[in-house]
Amino acid sequence: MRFQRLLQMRRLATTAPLLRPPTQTKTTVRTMAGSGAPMPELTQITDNVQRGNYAALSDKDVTHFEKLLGKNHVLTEDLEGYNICFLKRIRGNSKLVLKPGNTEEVAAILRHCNERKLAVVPQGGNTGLVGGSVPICDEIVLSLQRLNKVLSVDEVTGIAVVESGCILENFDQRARDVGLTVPLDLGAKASCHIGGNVSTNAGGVRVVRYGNLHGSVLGVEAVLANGQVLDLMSNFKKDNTGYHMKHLFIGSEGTLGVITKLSMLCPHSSKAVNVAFIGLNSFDDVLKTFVSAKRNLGEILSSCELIDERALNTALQQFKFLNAPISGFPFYMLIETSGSNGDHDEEKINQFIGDGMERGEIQDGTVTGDPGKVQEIWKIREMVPLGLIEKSFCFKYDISLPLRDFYNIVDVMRERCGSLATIVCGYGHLGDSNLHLNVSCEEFNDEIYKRVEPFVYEYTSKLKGSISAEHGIGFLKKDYLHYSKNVVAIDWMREMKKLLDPNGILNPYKVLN
Ligand code: FAD
Ligand code: 2HG
Ligand code: ZN
Repeated sequence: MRFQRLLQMRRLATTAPLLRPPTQTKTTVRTMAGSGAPMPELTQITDNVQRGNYAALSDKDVTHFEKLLGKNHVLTEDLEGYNICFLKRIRGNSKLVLKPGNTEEVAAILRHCNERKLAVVPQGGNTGLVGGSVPICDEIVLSLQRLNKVLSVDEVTGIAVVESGCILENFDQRARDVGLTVPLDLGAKASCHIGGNVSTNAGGVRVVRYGNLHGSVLGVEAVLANGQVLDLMSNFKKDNTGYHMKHLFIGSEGTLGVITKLSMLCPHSSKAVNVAFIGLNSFDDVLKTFVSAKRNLGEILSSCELIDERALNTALQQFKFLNAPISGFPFYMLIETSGSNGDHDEEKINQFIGDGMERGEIQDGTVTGDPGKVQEIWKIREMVPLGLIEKSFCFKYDISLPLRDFYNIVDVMRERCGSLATIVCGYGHLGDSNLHLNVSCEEFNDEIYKRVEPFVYEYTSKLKGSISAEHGIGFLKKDYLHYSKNVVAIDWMREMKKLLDPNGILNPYKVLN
């Protein structure tokens, strides 16, 4: 019985073409969501933001920057793409974008801005989902785009040194050229920068295997608000010489300094990668399958993602080139193994699925080790967040919740929103207790907004979860930080901000309110 079902699954894997040919499946993330969506009003106006006590940009400042960077790297026109966030929700009104080419130029820019009290927003790939990477008023945009070099990749130690504006996918490719991989992978990899990833402490789909960036980043070089270059680079895993200040810049979303360079520990890329895409009847079965995956796949488990049927169906409807191998289940899991022995790994994952099917926890699915098909299955997962914003407005949440209560909020929220929402769904990084709750509606309106927030944060807080598992606080969540941090902690965050950026020029209106 077990083997019959399993054979059926493997047949699916080898015969069914899941997607367009692999050559056409390269990750593409548009710089703006829902390209047809109208431009929102300026956030300073909609959110009634009181502009901080900053100087106004003058012609003399622009001339100063032109002398410093060269005219080509000082933009004063066509700035819309730099002013609007990926979700087209937050829109600023910056009149100046600066593109330094090295650390010294970043330092000189910040020194000038600090002396003049000009506010600055550091910007990487602008794929952030909390409005952290765009100006709120008229802050100068400091784009890291030109700091895009991989400086070294050491095959022996596995340590890579990279400039902060390097696109994640390009960095990973360079690592792969010598048999290594960047221990971070996410759907925005074709656009996001490694510096943006570190500044948000991005999670992604391999945290189960490699942990988060506080572990993988060995050192950073950051420019402080006053233009001082803080060299915290380290090429060793072990370094206990005093306070670990690098951690301040991991996840501080550009409010404490601008990361210009970093070193990262890159593991060896795995020889054998298998992916299972399975259908399940209940969330209870999802949990049992996750426990079984940890118990039975242990050292080779490299990802464990959940997608509910509404999330999957939306992606399939929006992107006709996707083709799910199975359908008709309320829940789907994407389970990946990575190891060094193909036969051993395949035997293990087949056994794990066979046992799950025999127990009635797994209903159907597909398993593949074919690199093209592995990529095609991952493409389904990667397109889910984009499917939800393709034709509608979407409130997006990335919360940490205890696994036993992980999915309840999706049903609760669906009930709360009723017909105001078009889709309420859940997906995300089950292996890290990180749920992406998405609530879509035709367009932003106050009525649904009030049903969703602050309820979602109160709910999360009551369960002692985190209101941001991976996307950060940015502008959108700054008023809700207290749901996850107590007053004393927030006070000390403010003190640290004051110490490192006394004039408050770095990414104002973000993280702390
Ligand atoms: P930006 O959006 O440009 O900036 C993000 C923040 O970092 C801002 O506050 C900005 O000021 C600051 N910043 C940027 N560069 C620097 C720097 N060099 N120095 C100091 N501060 C800086 N996130 C996840 O965690 N996991 C996911 O799985 C994931 N998947 C995604 C999938 C899609 C399709 C999309 C659109 C987004 C996804 N994200 C995910 C969110 C986003 O991609 C990440 O937050 C990413 O790390 C942002 O990188 P970026 O270069 O685009 O940074
Ligand atoms: C993901 O895991 C991203 O796909 C995006 O973190 C989540 O858009 C979202 O809600
Ligand atoms: Zn995510």
